[in-house]
Amino acid sequence: MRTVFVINGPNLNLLGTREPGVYGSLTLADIGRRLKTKAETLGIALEFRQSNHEGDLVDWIQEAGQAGAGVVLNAGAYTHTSIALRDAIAGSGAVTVEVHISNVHAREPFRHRSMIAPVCAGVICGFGAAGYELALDGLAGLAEK
Ligand code: CA2
Repeated sequence: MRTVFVINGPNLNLLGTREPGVYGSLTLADIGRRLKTKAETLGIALEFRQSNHEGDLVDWIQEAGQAGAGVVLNAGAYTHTSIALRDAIAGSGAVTVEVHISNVHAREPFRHRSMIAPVCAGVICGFGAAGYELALDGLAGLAEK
């Protein structure tokens, strides 16, 4: 796996501006910069994207699948609602790791359910922004198998 798409969903563009107690103080751009540095050490090219629109996320998952790329996906609130994202992951064949900055299982009950987890290779949550790096390591490990 030479390329990984890191796809961020709705409201994650607000990171670092509010709710630092839940999501930390890094901005999404900060996370992207850190992750690019890590990806270089792993020999992986990174596509780092964010959209507030479900259809964009579907398009990008399909694009990753067509390119034979892996996906690190923080689908934000769409995690808990989106059959379209689940179908995109399953249908595209893109090996996908679900990531959440917060521990969704320690939060409101509606965040405990993930529509996408059953079609993902793994799930990481509760480690803050470091979760993205853990997911990249996980994908790299799966690609070596
Ligand atoms: O913990 C995560 O990474 C989440 O995916 C974040 C989503 C939430 O709906 C998921 O349940 C868990 C929300 C992202 C909103 O991010 C904000 C950041 C700063 C200020 C306001 C929202």
